[in-house]
Amino acid sequence: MLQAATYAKPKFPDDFCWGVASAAYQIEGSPDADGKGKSIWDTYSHIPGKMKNNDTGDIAIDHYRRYKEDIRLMKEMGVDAYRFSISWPRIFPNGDGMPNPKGLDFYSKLVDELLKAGIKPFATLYHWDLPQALQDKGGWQSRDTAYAFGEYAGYIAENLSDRVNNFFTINEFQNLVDMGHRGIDMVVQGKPVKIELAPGLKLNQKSLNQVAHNAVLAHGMAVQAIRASGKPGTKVGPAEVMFCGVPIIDTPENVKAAEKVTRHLNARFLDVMQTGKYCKSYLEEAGKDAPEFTDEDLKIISSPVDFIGINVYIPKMYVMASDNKAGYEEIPMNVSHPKMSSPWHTFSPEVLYWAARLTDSIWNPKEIYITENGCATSDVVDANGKVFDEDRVMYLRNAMGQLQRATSEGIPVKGNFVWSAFDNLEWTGGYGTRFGLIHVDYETQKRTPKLSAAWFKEAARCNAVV
Ligand code: GCO
Repeated sequence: MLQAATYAKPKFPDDFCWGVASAAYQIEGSPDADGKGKSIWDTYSHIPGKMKNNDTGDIAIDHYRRYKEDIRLMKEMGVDAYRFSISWPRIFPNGDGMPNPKGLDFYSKLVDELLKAGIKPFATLYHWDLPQALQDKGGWQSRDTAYAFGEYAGYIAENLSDRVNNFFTINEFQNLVDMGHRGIDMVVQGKPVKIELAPGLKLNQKSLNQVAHNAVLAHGMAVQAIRASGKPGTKVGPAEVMFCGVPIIDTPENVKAAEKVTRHLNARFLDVMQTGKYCKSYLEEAGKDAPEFTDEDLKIISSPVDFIGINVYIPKMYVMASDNKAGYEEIPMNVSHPKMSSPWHTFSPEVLYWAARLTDSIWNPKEIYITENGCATSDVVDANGKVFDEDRVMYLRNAMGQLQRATSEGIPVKGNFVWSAFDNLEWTGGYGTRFGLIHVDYETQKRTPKLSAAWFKEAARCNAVV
């Protein structure tokens, strides 16, 4: 018989954080409560035909009123850390000017409750719900939005950094820019997939590049404001959806090709934030559509961060080395490639390893967090009300296995936040697309931890893939 020790599981590092994530508009509801201003999502979701089934975030999972129950459930699930977002228009109903103390009070109570439950709060300052008042003045097309974001970030740091040590500035720059201001068209396994986000604009390339520039400028302003107003030791970084070229076979040539394409794919965001310049390949490709910027802007944008957060779901492409001009060749994805249930979600767990490794080798940050990974599945609720999502368990086991591979090679991944703690409003996909570890019955607001919540609890307890 084999010795039990033969089966010892490889562990994550001792200080690895087992987290879950959410975002304000997707869960909170109470859009007018306590003096909140309108956000672009309050406007957009009410335009008929924009959202699947015309769903809106008006009620969502009523987290604004049920946050205590939700924190208790996370605690029972063994969560170490919770990444939530702060709704800017709750804090500044007009985007700037006078803050609304009642809005701040909600997050202050939320943070206290998390700390009481032994859960570390990680706050995202912007998860897409721009104050409508700022959109009316040009939104992300205007530089003033970047300045307003800096002020908002400073105000939050001043008031919450005594209890919140970690802040993410902006969630998914790439998507807020491209999906929100142009809309994107992809082909996944031969099928067209279109994705649009609020405010649902259709800008030309020059304006789109300027929006991207204003977003990274806002990030830099926020980093500086948090440094100026935060308590000593407050940490800050971006939470970007990393566009990753995964080498199809791990050879030095293919890895070099993957680094090259990954830097290019992230030129407007992570790359300029980390290097303080727009890379040559981007400026060449943009030509006359390149954004207007100054040297001072680049300094602000590249203000040093404490960590890089990356949201990782899919590879942007598989690549191999080539002697063509670009230096890489894209490998087509077969129609038989396995998929999770969102239209865009091909199942490629190795992207967790490669996203972490390429972030490390290209930009060499001090720390990396996986700020999101997870999947939508077609959960089964049985006659006793139990919720089964074996495919989410399969997904998480594979994804976390790849992340364990990364930490075992010394890549400084400090934690992972599963998207998502609870079922929630999947933007224009509505409520039918369920990403939660905890099921929500939208009729009754009853919460039920799924099979995957039990998996998460055991994995977190063992600090290993189970
Ligand atoms: C995003 C957001 C989340 C999504 C999640 C699943 O990446 O779109 O950060 O709000 O709900 O990624 O699609």
